[in-house]
Amino acid sequence: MKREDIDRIASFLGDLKCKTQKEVEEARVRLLGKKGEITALFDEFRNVDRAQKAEFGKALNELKQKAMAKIEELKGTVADSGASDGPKADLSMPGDPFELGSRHPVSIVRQEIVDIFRKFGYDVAEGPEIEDDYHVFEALNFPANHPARDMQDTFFVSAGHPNPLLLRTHTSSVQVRTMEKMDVPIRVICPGRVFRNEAISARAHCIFHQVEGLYIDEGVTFADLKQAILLFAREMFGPDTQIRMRPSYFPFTEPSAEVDVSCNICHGKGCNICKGTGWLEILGCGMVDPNVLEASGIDSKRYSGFAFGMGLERIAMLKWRVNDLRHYFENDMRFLHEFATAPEV
Ligand code: 2NL
Repeated sequence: MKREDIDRIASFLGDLKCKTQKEVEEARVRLLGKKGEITALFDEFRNVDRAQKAEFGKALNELKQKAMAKIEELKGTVADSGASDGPKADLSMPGDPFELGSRHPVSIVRQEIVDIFRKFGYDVAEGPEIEDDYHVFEALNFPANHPARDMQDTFFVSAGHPNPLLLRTHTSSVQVRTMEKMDVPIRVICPGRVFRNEAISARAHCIFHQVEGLYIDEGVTFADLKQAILLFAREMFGPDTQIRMRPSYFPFTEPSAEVDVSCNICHGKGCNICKGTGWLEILGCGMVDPNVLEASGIDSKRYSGFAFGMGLERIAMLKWRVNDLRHYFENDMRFLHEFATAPEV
């Protein structure tokens, strides 16, 4: 062993630079591995003259300590993977943008309708989606053999019971619960999800959304109903909107009507949206049947009221000309993003 061997390795250590962890490992093996240069010097140490042992021993130990410290230092400072010899990440680059969601069209129209009726002084009420036969049918004057009470039309949660549990088929059950709890006068609007046992198609779905409204006080007449609906239609579809009422039937109202608004696409001239009629159906309504008031403990001799209901998917279809109900439930981002900035038609 010569003094130069130790000096040469010490000087190599002083200049040692590594770009990757792989290079650090290679340097470690070259110096300190089993066949490494420093390891080899330790082997030769046996043959060193006795007189020089102390000097060489000290120098060798120092060299080994230096080499180990240098390797540790390089391990800590060199980029991790070793895969890249190139520059480290450029922290001044812009980040990856994450995609923002947008309001669902059904939520947008629900909010609009709720806001309009809030301005008219209505409160918002919500209730359970799993209901009982009493609140969905019985209290609403549905006859015992009405087809809606059939397995064919309604999803039952429990059957074979005098008051079975079921998925509500309309949000009228919320209004029944409001009449039970609250004192007259009552002004409520009930938005919510409803369920019907229908085959899914472009025009029907087993889940959809409704807003129903109820107004009960002394001396409420059909004229009040008509005016409330007219004001709503003008807020919703524009100040020039006309309405017309056609006689209809619901078990819970008498008389009952279906309401059309003037087609705001062709302004009554006739187009393919209104099928050439100039009118679009938007809701059903009527004067609350006295049986319905009495069932919930309201004196039908003293009080009267009107109620109405509309399907939100249908209103959104008219507003944005959506042509297939299934779009609402598929959550295809291409569809959903249409409504972030969708112009009103
Ligand atoms: C429609 C028609 C309607 C009602 C809902 C109602 C509620 C109570 C009493 C009386 Cl508690 N009526 N709701 C009345 C008439 C029509 O909905 O076409 N909905 C989508």
